[in-house]
Amino acid sequence: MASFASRARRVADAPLSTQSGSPVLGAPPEPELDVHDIQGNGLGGFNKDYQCFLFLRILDAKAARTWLARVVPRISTLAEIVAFNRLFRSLRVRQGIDPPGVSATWLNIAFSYRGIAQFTSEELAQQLQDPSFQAGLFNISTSLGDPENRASWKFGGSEDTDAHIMLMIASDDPAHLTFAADRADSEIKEAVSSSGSPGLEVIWRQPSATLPGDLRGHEHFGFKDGISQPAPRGRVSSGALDFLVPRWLDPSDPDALLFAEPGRALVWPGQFVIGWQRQNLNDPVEPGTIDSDSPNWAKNGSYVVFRRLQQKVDAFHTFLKQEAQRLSKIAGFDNISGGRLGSMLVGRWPSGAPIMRVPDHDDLALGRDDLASNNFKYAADTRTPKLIPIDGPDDSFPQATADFEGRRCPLAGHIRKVNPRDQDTDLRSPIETLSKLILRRGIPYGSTTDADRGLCFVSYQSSIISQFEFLTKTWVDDSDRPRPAGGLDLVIGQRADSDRARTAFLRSSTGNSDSEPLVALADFVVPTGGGYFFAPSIRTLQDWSSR
Ligand code: N7H
Repeated sequence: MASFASRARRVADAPLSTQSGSPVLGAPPEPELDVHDIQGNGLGGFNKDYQCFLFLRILDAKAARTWLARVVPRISTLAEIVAFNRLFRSLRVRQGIDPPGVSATWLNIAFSYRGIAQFTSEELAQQLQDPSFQAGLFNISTSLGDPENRASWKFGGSEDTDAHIMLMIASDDPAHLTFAADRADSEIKEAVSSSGSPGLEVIWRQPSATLPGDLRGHEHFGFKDGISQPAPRGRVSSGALDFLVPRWLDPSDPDALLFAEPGRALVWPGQFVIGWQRQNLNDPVEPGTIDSDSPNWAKNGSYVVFRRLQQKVDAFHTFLKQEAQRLSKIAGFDNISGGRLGSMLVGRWPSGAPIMRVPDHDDLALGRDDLASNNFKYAADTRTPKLIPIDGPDDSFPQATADFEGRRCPLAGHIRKVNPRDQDTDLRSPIETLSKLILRRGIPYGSTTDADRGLCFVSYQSSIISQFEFLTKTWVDDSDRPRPAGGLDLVIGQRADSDRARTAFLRSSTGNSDSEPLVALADFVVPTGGGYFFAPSIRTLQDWSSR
């Protein structure tokens, strides 16, 4: 399991029994989630080293429904993923290693607007009111700042190549993955109409895998990924403290009402799954309302964004090297290396250590320590958290200090643009930022020598428009937002202008108040396929397949 092996000793190795401590005083009751009805990848996360995404078009709706009836019993639920992860964890604690032979293969499914309309009816599909979902990614792409390259997308660049269905298959073992993907392939071939013509067509098969060796868990630019995620609130059984995301802060820690582990904010599940309480925009602890706009059949479903993002790895590193040489002659940036500049643009060092905590150098031990590597804020000094008693060293790494001006972590740093944490922004208050967070379930594609390599970006949210698109349009691609203004996110940001030049502003740590512009003339991340999808509940899938 990628997550456990690449995570630090402490969270991964602490027995779950440590969790059954006392409740946090004043904590609101959290709902018992429908773990048998919710597909597992959103709230649970596959966290597998090998994945294959199959993108399908429906050619004959009746044949597709018969096919779906065969597939639905194998769709992996949240209950299964939680149970497997717990088993894996407890074996690992006892054995001290990733338990050999304990592996799983998961399957999830999601549909585009046109896919749902084909399976059911146009009226029913329209009940999912997210306007961007209805429009489809190909209609929204330009407004995300994408280049006009949709004609060359592998799939999803137009209505004609829109993937109606996305199958997500994931495994610990590449042979098991191939077996499951081949089985899916042959079932698709067997789905034929009454006249014998194909009922479904695979329009794109996207293999993906974690990178080899020391790059495991890293993306192609070389940075560790999958570190910071919101922690969905909710329980997986009737047990009062049987939380989906374990709580590591001691109930006496002042942040225990707000965070599951240091830096990992608790967010009401309705932000990720339809039909549950959303975040309350005035209060970070108490639940907000349950979205009343969605139909009953959408309950326990999530919107899924898939973007096949090609990474221009050589161009990124060449840019860093050249710009570091230029900057190193400017007071305050003396001797800056390309590596350090890259880490400033991301907000983390390659190991995952946040530059808010170690601005001058990477710290491999901090990068490995998942109870420390996400423990930082931007607007306030960060303190050592009080954790529940678990074995392992204390967090003795340097703490982050408040960085209002972006002298430690540039305001345009990727992780700061997409999650400004406690910082005041253009929204009413940092509490509202919690309602913008997404669950990221991406995985790299391509080998380290392929020209076409990048990230299968996958995000789960309950609103595409006000979560994924908000982050992209309003923060990543806007020079002035979130406030204070700091320029564009040079890692993933895009400008739809013809020259596509993007500017970020860097401040030196030495107190000089000027900010230094850094201009990238070409994109480092280029979309080459994708779609907007909806992953329905198991019950709804059963209903659709029996129509
Ligand atoms: Fe990002 N990268 O290598 O620079 N991302 N991202 N991302 N990203 C993160 O904290 C990367 C993309 C978010 O809570 C890390 O887990 C690359 C899109 C969010 O502090 C790294 C691509 C969107 C976070 C990268 C890419 C986001 C985040 C640090 C494309 C949404 C969490 C690891 C190829 C619009 C921020 C970590 C937080 C973290 C990179 C895409 C969003 C290393 C290469 C499209 C919310």
